[in-house]
Amino acid sequence: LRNQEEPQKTQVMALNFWEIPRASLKLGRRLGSGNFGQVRLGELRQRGLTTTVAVKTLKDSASDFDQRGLLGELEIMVTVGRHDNLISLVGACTVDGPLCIVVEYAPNGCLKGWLKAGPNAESVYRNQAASKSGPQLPMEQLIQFGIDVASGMSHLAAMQCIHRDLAARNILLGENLVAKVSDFGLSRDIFEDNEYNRSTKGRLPLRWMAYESLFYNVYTTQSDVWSFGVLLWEIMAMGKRPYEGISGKEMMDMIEKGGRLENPRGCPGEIYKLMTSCWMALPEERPTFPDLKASLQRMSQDYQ
Ligand code: ACK
Repeated sequence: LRNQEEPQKTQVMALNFWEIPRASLKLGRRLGSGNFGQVRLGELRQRGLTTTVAVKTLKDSASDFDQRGLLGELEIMVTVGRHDNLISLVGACTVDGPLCIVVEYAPNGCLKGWLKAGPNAESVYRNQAASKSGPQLPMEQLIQFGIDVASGMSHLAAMQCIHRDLAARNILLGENLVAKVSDFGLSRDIFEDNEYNRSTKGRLPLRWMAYESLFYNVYTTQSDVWSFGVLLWEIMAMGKRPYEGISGKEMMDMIEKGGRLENPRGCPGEIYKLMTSCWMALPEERPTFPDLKASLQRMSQDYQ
């Protein structure tokens, strides 16, 4: 995909490798809607084995723009490669019908939903039963979500990709509640340009956006770090909406004046300090994803 001399040929070769015969894919119920289309449950039969997968397709009303978006999403997944903390590509149906992207199925749904279901979730009780002191919040599990996302984002950053929509709604939970970064629909390959400057405005995830993205339309890995801070806040606030009760405009005014999200109830001071470090106005003063992963791993030892 990155071959400068023959981009077209390389692209076709890469996509051929991933081709899945349509006949081996059976589509099931709708799981939800993505950026450019819908996500459906699927059953994939390959070499006598059947696996449950998630399938991204376009909506019937999809435009050419949406088509290019979904194809872009596929190209990014091929480029980024596999990582335990990223939703991985299984393959795609690109010929003889509408484009289908087949990805790994995350059986525990999205992180935001899990957090909002809160301590009623069966897995939380399991976690609490396993812990000696029985904390109010399954703190070790919450920090583990942060470590997982920081791991996935370290890989994405190393592959020179910017996500641009990092938020709890875009994190899916696999087996054993392993958190996986999903929805690369808005991400961009920054191989040639490491400071993506957006000139056209679509619907923007304002509450997750970095200072320089809000005011200068600049997106970098360090602006993903800001979003990671907001995601960490969502985790510690058990799925609450950031800046609840104020409008997007008011939130932007507050950020411009140096105001930031408050410490969610019950969140340890050192974790709040870590999220606030992601919200430094100057991108270079924020930690990197590997820094964040290491800090969270260190903190998690206090809750084991
Ligand atoms: O919280 P959910 O059930 O998990 O609702 C959203 C919805 O589709 C819109 O994105 C679900 N979803 C998306 N991709 C996957 C996947 N790979 N595995 C399981 N669920 C998925 C997501």
